[in-house]
Amino acid sequence: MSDSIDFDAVVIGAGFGGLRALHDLRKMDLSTVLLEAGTDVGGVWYWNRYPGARTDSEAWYYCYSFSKEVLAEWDWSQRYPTQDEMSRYFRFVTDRLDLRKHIRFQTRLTGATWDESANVWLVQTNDGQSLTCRYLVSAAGPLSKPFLPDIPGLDSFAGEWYQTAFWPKHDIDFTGKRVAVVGTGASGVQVVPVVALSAAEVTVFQRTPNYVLPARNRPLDEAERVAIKADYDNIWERARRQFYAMDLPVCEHGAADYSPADQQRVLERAWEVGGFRFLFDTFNDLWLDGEANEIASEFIRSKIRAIVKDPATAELLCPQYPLAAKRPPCGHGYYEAYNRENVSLVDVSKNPITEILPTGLRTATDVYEADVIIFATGFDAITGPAQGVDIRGRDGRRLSEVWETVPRSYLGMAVDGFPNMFTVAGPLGPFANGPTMVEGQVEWVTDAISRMQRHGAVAMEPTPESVDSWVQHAGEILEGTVLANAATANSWFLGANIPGKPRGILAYFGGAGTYFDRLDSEAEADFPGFTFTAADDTAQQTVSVNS
Ligand code: N01
Repeated sequence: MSDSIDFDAVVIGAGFGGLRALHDLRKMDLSTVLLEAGTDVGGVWYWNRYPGARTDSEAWYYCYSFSKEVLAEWDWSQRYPTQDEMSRYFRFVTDRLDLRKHIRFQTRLTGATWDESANVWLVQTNDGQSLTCRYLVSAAGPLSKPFLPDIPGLDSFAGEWYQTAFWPKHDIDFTGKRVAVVGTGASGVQVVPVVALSAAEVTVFQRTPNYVLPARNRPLDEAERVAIKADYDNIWERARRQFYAMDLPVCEHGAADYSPADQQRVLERAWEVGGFRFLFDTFNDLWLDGEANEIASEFIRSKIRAIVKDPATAELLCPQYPLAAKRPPCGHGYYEAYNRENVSLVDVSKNPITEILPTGLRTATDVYEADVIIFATGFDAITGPAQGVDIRGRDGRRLSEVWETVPRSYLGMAVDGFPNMFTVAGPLGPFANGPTMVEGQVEWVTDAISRMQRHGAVAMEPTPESVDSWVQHAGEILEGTVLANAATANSWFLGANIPGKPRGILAYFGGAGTYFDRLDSEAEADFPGFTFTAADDTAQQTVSVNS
């Protein structure tokens, strides 16, 4: 595009969003480089290589939709692919689409400053590179900044300790070891049953229980693989309309439409089929109506009590907040693991871990010896990754400060004062199946850049009014759901899992279909929520798109 800049676009992160953005921007003949901190592609699937890691979404819609070659040539082996299979998939996509040569690995973004006089971003990296670009597309990942609780004494621990989200590449042998697992979110729930197979003891430290849905994994046979490939067009059509961008059936009845006996039959069927169907193929008011939600919540509690033989342990595992107020994990023998002799549960909700000792963990009342500690303690989600990076927009405004209290964005992808910066899976983007969501977002970003090029604009940014109205809209939507009760459930999508992080909505809960419609209407109306800077406007006057 220009001889005076290094690249038209710099993309951050080699996960689903970043690789798709790299591919599409290069298809537009834009010189593009992708910066990735890891040594290979995969994003969250590169870093989270802990034992038991696998997808919670079914393979056939937890993948890219855009490449006919990839869809035709890649075969999924099972309903929920392992981390290893996901890594192989990412490497396959990258090499099949010849993207690798445009990726700089082991390169972390440390800062980016908007140069208003030239309408370019000046990008800095950890290894001292300085790059200029017109467009900055951050696909750093909403769950890419792991959270380690500040518990005194960790430095003194004489054993090994690990974080699920920074898991080492080498194998770890748990044989004969006493393993402490801190955290019972989606990561902890996957780790526990797998580590329990070889460890001498597994002690799980639980602060808040989760509603763990049975995944019911199984291999996919050749006939299923053929059927999936033949159906891909419909799969994407359905996924883009489904509330959480998954190809799952959507039920038409609320809980009150059924007799109590039929309610149980509906819940039982979804429980047996497994996975997220329990959330979508049971009652259509499960997310909106407290009573409907409680019927489903109590059904799961009854399952926990039936599976876990020790009644006291079962009771501790029963959540008392509404189903979905935390993102429910899918389990692979999670509750069953508590029936093993070598697995025990410690409730640290009122008696927190106060100290790590050389030989284990201490609460106010007890000491628990451990050879290995696994922290499955989650992420500083969505706005967290920007906190450690010095991104400055117009007038030197820091993104970390803009997002410190109420996270601002328009459509989850653009922030006023930060021209030509697009945040894929940024704050107030839809809470939905990652690949489908980010593909829709990247398509919209390339539409926006095409619009700039067609009209000879060099910069675009959302108006403060459009950002304000999106922030307000996202907040109102949350209030209409049972998730508003998440005040009791310290969820990461409210920022409530991080000490000191202001509690506030970080995601859009209006549904993927509604969101994609909104993206389409914004693009079709020529981006009315934005102002554009004309290329020949030497005074850098910002002009309205409609002027
Ligand atoms: O993190 P989490 P995660 N003492 O925040 C506990 C995605 N994901 O990595 O709930 C004791 O859910 C904390 O307790 P509490 C998915 O979207 C997907 O497991 O805050 N405990 C909680 O139990 C998921 O929702 C997949 O009271 C402490 C746990 O640590 C998201 O990532 C797999 C503590 C953190 O749970 C996050 O999941 C994995 C302390 N001081 C993740 N501090 C798949 O799709 C924190 N905790 C397969």
